[in-house]
Formats: sequence, structure tokens, C-alpha cells
Amino acid sequence: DEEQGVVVKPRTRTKRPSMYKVLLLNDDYTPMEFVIHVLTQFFGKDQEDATRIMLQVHQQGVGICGVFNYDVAETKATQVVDLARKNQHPLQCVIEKE
Ligand code: TYC
Repeated sequence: DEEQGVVVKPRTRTKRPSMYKVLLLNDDYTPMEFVIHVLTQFFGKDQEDATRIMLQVHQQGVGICGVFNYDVAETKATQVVDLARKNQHPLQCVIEKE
């Protein structure tokens, strides 16, 4: 190519951003209503979906609120924990790389 005078465009590899699950963990003290509130307000779930996810966490110990890029996942998890602490609930919300 070079000797024929053809200009080759350098290719830069692009990566799709890694995605992160936001998980809620069960505990013995956080009220079910508060968990449902979190799922509707921070994760856009309707009442039915929020109740289903809350019960799954309650019964299985962990459940998925949603999957987001790192910044959004980290922000949501922090907001959930901040609101829980403000209300003196021990609710844990963590992120996990997919
Ligand atoms: N186990 C809690 C209770 O019985 C309810 C609960 C559900 C707490 C989900 C946390 O992520 C959670 N009040």
C-alpha cells in the first residue's frame, strides 16, 4: 500500500463500556415498604415489579435492581445507601461487574 501511495487510516479499537449490576442484599431490619420505595424511585420499577424484586431479595438473599455503566451504577448504589442510612436502615446496595 505504502509504495503505491495509498494512505492507510490508523484504526483504533473501541470497546463497549463494561456493564455493572446493581444488587440489593437482604437484611432482617429494613422494612419491605422501604425496599419497594427504593426500587420505584431509583430504578423506575412499577409497584408490581418492585414487590417481586423485593420478595426475591427477602427470600433468596440478593436481587438485581438493574444493569448500568459504571458511573450510573455507582451513583445509584450510593444514593440508595445514603437514603437508607438517613432513615436508619441497614440496607446494603452494591455493584458487581457483569
Ligand atoms: N428482610 C426484610 C424484612 O423482613 C425485607 C428486606 C427485603 C430487606 C429486601 C432488605 O434488600 C432487602 N423486613
